[in-house]
Order: sequence, then C-alpha cells, then structure tokens
Amino acid sequence: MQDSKSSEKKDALKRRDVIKGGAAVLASAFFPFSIQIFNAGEAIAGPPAPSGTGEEKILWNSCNVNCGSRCALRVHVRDGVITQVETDNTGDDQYGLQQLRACPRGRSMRQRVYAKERIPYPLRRIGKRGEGKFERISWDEAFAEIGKRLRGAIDTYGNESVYLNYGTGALGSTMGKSWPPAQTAVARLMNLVGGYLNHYADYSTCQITVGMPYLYGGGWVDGNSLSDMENSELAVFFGNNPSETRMSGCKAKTLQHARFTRNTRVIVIDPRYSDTVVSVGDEWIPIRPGTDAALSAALAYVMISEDRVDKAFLAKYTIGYDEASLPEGAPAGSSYASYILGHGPDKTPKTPAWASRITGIPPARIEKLAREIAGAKPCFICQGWGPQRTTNGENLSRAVGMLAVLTGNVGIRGGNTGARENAGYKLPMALFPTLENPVKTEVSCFNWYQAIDDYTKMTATTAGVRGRDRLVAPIKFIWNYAGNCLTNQHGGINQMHPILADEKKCETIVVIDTTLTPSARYTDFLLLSCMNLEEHDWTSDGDSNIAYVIFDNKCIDPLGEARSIYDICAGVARELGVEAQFTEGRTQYQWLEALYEESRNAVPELPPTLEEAFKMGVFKKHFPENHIAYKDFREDPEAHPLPSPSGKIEIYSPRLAELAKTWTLQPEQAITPLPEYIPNPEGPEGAERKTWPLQLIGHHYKQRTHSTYGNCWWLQEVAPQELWINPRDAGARGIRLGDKVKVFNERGVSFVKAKVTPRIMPGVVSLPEGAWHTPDSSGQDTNGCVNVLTKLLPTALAKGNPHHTNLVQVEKA
Ligand SMILES: Nc1nc2c(c(=O)[nH]1)N[C@H]1C(S)=C(S)[C@@H](COP(=O)(O)OP(=O)(O)OC[C@H]3O[C@@H](n4cnc5c(=O)[nH]c(N)nc54)[C@H](O)[C@@H]3O)O[C@H]1N2
Ligand SMILES: Nc1nc2c(c(=O)[nH]1)N[C@H]1C(S)=C(S)[C@@H](COP(=O)(O)OP(=O)(O)OC[C@H]3O[C@@H](n4cnc5c(=O)[nH]c(N)nc54)[C@H](O)[C@@H]3O)O[C@H]1N2
Ligand code: SF4
Ligand SMILES: [Mo]
Repeated sequence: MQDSKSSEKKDALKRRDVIKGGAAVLASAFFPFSIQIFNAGEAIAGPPAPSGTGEEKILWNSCNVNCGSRCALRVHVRDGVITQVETDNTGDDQYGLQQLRACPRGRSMRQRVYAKERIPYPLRRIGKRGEGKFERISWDEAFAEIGKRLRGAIDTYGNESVYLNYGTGALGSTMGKSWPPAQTAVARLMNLVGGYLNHYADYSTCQITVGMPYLYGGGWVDGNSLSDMENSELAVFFGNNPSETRMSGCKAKTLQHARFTRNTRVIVIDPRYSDTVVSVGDEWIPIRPGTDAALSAALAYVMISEDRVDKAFLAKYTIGYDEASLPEGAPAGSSYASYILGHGPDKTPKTPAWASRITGIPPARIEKLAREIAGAKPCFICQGWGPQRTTNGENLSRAVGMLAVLTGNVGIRGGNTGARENAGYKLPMALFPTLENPVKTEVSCFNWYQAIDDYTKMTATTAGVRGRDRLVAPIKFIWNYAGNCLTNQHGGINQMHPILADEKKCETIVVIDTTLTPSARYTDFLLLSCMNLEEHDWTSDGDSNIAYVIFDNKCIDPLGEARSIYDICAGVARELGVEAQFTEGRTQYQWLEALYEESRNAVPELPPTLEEAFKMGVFKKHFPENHIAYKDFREDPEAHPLPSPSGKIEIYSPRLAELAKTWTLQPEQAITPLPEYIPNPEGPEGAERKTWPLQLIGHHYKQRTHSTYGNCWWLQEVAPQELWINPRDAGARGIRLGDKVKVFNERGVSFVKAKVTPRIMPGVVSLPEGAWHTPDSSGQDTNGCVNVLTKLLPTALAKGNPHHTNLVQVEKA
C-alpha cells in the first residue's frame, strides 16, 4: 500500500471542520459520530500541507499498538510533515535477525496521525455525560481543575476511589507506556499522592491468566517458543490465529520458518477457517465456541481407554490423575480419570459421542485426533486466547493444557504446555520508575464497573477482590489513558451507559487519548496526548529467536496542542504539589538519557549514546536457543519443583476445591477442582437458543488493532467490517453476500454487511471486535460494533470478560 499525493488531498478535505451556530463539530468522515465544541476559537487546524520544497528526512519510529507485535517504521518527513511511511528494509532479513516489517496497519500510520478524529486541544464537558458537548479549555485550566477534583476524591473517599482503567494504545512505549497500569506515568503521579486502585489480569487473557496457574502453579503459564514447532511432528492450535493476531513480518517469518523447516503438520481447531488455516494449516476442525473442554475430555477418554497416555510422566510429575494420586482431603471418585471415564459424581463417560453433541465435531474425527495427538512424538499443543475469552474460560484453558500433560509433552523440545506459544525474548531495557503503589487492593480488569455501581457488594469471595476482604470505597475518579475500554472494548455498551452517565456515581472521568474515540464521549476532561511519532521514546519487543529495541524519533511536532503523557502528568503533579518529585528535575528526554545509561549496563552492545541509538533506529539481537517451558522441572522435578503448592502439575487442584466451597457465584457458574467442561449459559446447549439461535464471537481482525486504526479508510477498503455467516444460516434468512443485516439480542442491535462464507461453521457468526460504536438517533449501532451484543457478566473465577459467549439472531435489514 503506497502513500500518494491524491490521498494527501483527500486527508485535507476530510479534515475540514464544520462550524455550526458558534460551535465547532469535531466529526468523523466515516461515522455519524461527533462532539460539539463550544467556545472553539479558530477552527480546528487541518494537517499542514507539505510544501514540496524542503529536504526529506527519514526517521525511525515504530508502530507500538497492542497487536502482539511492534514494528519498525521509516518515516519520511518534509518541512515538518510526514509524507510517506515505509518499514524496516535494512539487513538481509536472515531468520533470527529478520526485518521488523510492519503490516498494512503500521504502513497506514500517516493516515492515523493526520486523521480527522485527532483531538485539537484540551476539552471540558459541558452537557450531560455521554451527550458529547464540550468546551475548549487551556492546559493550565485542565491541570488546575483535574488536580482539584483528584484531591477532592482522595480527601473524601480515599485513594482507593481512584482507578486506572485498562488502555493498551501505547503498550510498547517506555515513557509513554499505557499498560500495565503500574508501569505508566499516571501510576507514578498517583503513587506520589497515596496510590490508586489497581487491576489484575487483562482483557486479552483474563481466564487463562487466572485459571491455568492452578494447573502449573505460579503466575503466567509459560509456553515453548513458536520456533520450537520445527521440532514437532504435529502442532494442534486450539483457537490460535497467529497469521492474523501476530501480523508483523518479524513474527510471520517465525511462523513460516517453524511450519516449513521440517514440514510440521498443523491442525487448527476453530469455529472459523482462520487466516492461520489458510497460511499454515493442514486441516481445519470446526468447533462450537466455548466447548473445547468437552473436546479435550473426549480426547482424554480415547487416550485413557486405549492406553495411550504417558503413565510414567503422570506418575512422576502430576497429582490427581487417578484415585491413587489424589491429594489428601480430595473425596473418592474425584480424580481426573474418574471424571473422564464416568466414575465420578456425574456418572457420565466423556465419550466422543458425548462430546460430539456439544462440540459439533463427528465422533470418528475426535477418535482419530486423539490417536494423532498421542502418537505424535513430540506434539506442540497450544491455545490462542479466543477460546478462553468465554464464560467457562478458566476451565477451558486448563482442559486444553491437560492434553499436553496426558501425553507428556511438557518441558521437552518440540512439545508445549497447552498454553499459547512463548511471547519471545526481550532485552532488559530500563523502565520509567513509577514507584510503589501504597494501595494493595485490586479488582479484575473487567469488573471495575461494579465498583462504580455498588462497591459494597464486592468482596474477595463475591467479586475476586484482592489485597483486602472487600472494597472500602466506590470508584469516584477514573484515569483512562490510551484505552477505549470505558465502552467500545469493554462490552455491554448499552448497559454501561447508565453506569457511566450518572455523574453522582463516578464523579470524574479523565480520558487521555490522541483521538476522539467512542469512550471519549463519557469523559469530563478530554486531554490530547501525542502519538508516538510526535515524541522521543523507545519500544522493545522480540520473538522466538530475536529481541530488539526500536528507537522512536520525534518525527514531527505534536499536532494541535498535544502533549506527552509525561508532561500531562507533570502538569497535574504541579497542582498537587509533587512536581519536583514527579520530574526529579528532568525533561522526558533527560529521563530517556538516564534510562538509556541504565539499559546499557544490562545490554552493553547498545550504541554508546542515545543520540546514536536514535540514528541507528533498530537494535536487534539474535538468540539461537528455542525457549522450552519448564525444562528444568522436566529434567529434575526434585531440584526444580513447579511453583504450585505440591511442586507438581495439579490436575486436581486443592486450592480450587477450597474456592469452590467458599466463593459465591452467579447461577450456572462453577469452580471445579478438575478442569471439567461446564456448559456456558448462552452456549450451544443453552435453552435461550430457541429465541437466539446463533452463537456470536468477535475475532481480532486485520483491519484494526482493536479500535485503533478503525478510522483508516485504506484499511477499511482492504478489510471491511462484515458479519461472518455460513451460507446455510444466511440462506435460511434470505441473506446474500454484501446484504445489510441486523444482528441483535436483548442487549443491543448492530447493523453491518454480511460476509456469507463457508469459512465459518453453521450456527456460529463472528463480528470482528473493535469497530467504533456508532449509534443512530434511536441508539442502535450502525457500524458492526460487537460490544453492543456482549454482556456484563464476569466469569466465575477470574471475574473476566466473557466476550465470545453470546447468542444472537440475525435478519436481513
Ligand atoms: N468483544 C470483544 N471485545 C474485546 C476483545 C474481544 O476479543 N472481543 N478483546 C479485548 C482485548 S484482548 C483487548 S487487549 C482490549 C483492547 O482495548 P484497548 O486497550 O481499549 O485498545 P484500543 O481499542 O486499541 O484502544 C487504544 C487507544 O489508544 C489510543 N492510542 C493509540 N496510539 C496511541 C499513541 O501513540 N498515544 C496515545 N496516547 N494513545 C494512543 C487509541 O486512539 C485508542 O483509543 O479490547 C478487548 N475488547
Ligand atoms: N490484527 C489484529 N491482531 C491482533 C489484535 C487485533 O485487534 N487485530 N489484538 C491483539 C491482542 S491485544 C490480543 S489479546 C490477541 C488476541 O488473540 P486471540 O485471543 O487468540 O484472538 P481471537 O481472534 O479472539 O481468537 C483467536 C481464534 O479463536 C477462535 N475462537 C473463538 N472462540 C473459540 C472457541 O471457543 N474455541 C476455539 N477453538 N476457537 C475459538 C477465533 O475464531 C479466532 O480465530 O491478538 C492480538 N493481535
Ligand atoms: S499493527 Fe501491524 S505494524 Fe503495527 S505493530 Fe502490529 S503488526 Fe506491526
Ligand atoms: Mo488483548
């Protein structure tokens, strides 16, 4: 995709602002979505037109959004204007030191920088919350008022009333980092004035993050490098779609290398014939969403019945496989083998026929798959994070992990743990010191909205509150930096409206973003931070055999009145009397210099000065060894026990048995010591299916990174927003390719075009997540935003987001 003169012209046209009755309307060219700005002063500036006479500079920067990759950009700048964006074209692209090539999104960066939706200056709400009426204010006014309100919230309700919301738009940066909250400039500011309510886990992986460690112990469950798949005979991907969710050239190269070096066979289990099936798959097994635990149980049934499990491994490294290895206190009949064979309390053998009714996979295919997995030595079993983003996702993630355990594939070359592939090597670059949060209380990344609505109901056993038995304050002040998770990415958008719109509940919401997002409509102060192309910073990342740092040059001056998050937080710190402690007398660049010195101690091969590093652009380091998860444990379990209470893999988890007795759950939810299959409400077996016959998921899509890039029309042209629907389901409804359809349930309505395709199984539809919520005057979404259809029901154990557990109806609009 090439940038061109004609699109420059288009940019300028699309950015022209409308002045209506004295108020400027910051409106989108694509969405009937706008805010009215009163007291706007002169019209909002459009992008400066390049004069064409100045000298062209090429500066390195990156695309550092949250897509699981970070890519290098070579930004062409003339007279202070970006004229073109290329990507890494240096070196010989040898595997292990490969080019950090950007996907079409990163290459569209120029369009995002000069987007019509960029916020021009600080704004203060004047209408009702959610109404979209703002007035222009100065930075000093913004700092003064936000400082006053923050002080007020802390004095009245305590520091635990201040929440840092999830936001991953600048995940890759160092000074500009937006997630995890504890590593952000906002956290440093808050920690200087007594701290804030934190969150645990993330919208990406909540159920696997919280659930799977009950199997392996510790925190995050590790996986082998993807590159290690080259040593596998077979790879089985449960809802893992790296070809679309890891789109950088760097990571695509690893996947291709791993798949084709020794021609490893790849089976993909997914409701959709995903881009990963297209690019590296040998076979697609369609499965109904949320039922992977049932499939895993039936695979185990075949393996156990046919004596194909690795008994020596199970005896040495695990507890709870059979009755003999159950931990003390576990009741008789509660072992995994008993559950699978039907000797447990439910008396149901988990046969392929049983699983077939749930998953939609023919019994014979399940039997064959069990033999294939057990027979492949070694086998790389992994799961993406789509499957666990469901109501029963915690058990689902452990159930898939069980397949690696049963077959003894853990801790060996070419094997894996059943978790997602390892994220890759990283260089130990210094982070901006954000100090310690004096507040230890945490809620989950997803159930924060309950703390606005009724914090008194939130305890450790009802809502997974950590660090305290119960919340002691409502959320009264929200910092929302580089995130669209107030509404668009959070879920249950129509149900969130009354919670956010009520100014008596959460008293202050501060959104700091580059762009006018759907979440920004609910803010009291809309502050504009710069894009990473407008400030100096660095971004570091890596993959299986490579780690790197991209030095982000300041390519252009910030558009409008944008400031860096560092400067914004310093401004508020001044109002709170902690500016000197916040800045320690340094500018952002001086911090980078100090952090660079520190980084050079850990990575001495880095160029001697930061200035040289910025010129160099990218620094790469090759790591020849594939990472093998839990290798030490496998080699010597006595010397290197797992971080679980028993030191072993806990197939039966005594800790979960305890939680099952003490936690209060919602109807139809369960916590079970074994990784049992638990039918989802709104799953394929749900009674509600009579009214709402189709399961709805929302896969991560190449057009966008979540909602970011959603406003780039180049990308909309290449990958339009569409509802994936099988020809059988479409035919029954008279829907043809390209027809406008209405997708709806009791929670909301969305209109979108239909992609009628056999690439999705019958009974399931997918509306790619991230499209910008664009309600019409009656409140119905007109832009295919899946989160008007998802629900506010935290999962049982992780209290996470069940984004892929929905039932809907679809009809021709
Ligand atoms: N239904 C459904 N919902 C989902 C998911 C799903 O699978 N289904 N997935 C969930 C997941 S996994 C995640 S991680 C979340 C992601 O949710 P978010 O973290 O909210 O991700 P984005 O929508 O990309 O929002 C990032 C914001 O950062 C801003 N931004 C981008 N670049 C910059 C920059 O350089 N500087 C600054 N200051 N701001 C910048 C963008 O304008 C954007 O508003 O969504 C979740 N929502
Ligand atoms: N292009 C692009 N890349 C991205 C992102 C993006 O928005 N756009 N977001 C990034 C982020 S923050 C994250 S967290 C990751 C997310 O990575 P994932 O969570 O792995 O992505 P998803 O698309 O939600 O799910 C992966 C696959 O699982 C399938 N699936 C859904 N439900 C089920 C199920 O119940 N069982 C099975 N077996 N399969 C199922 C989906 O059809 C999809 O193909 O992607 C990252 N990469
Ligand atoms: S969106 Fe594309 S260019 Fe940007 S980091 Fe991800 S893969 Fe790279
Ligand atoms: Mo994510």
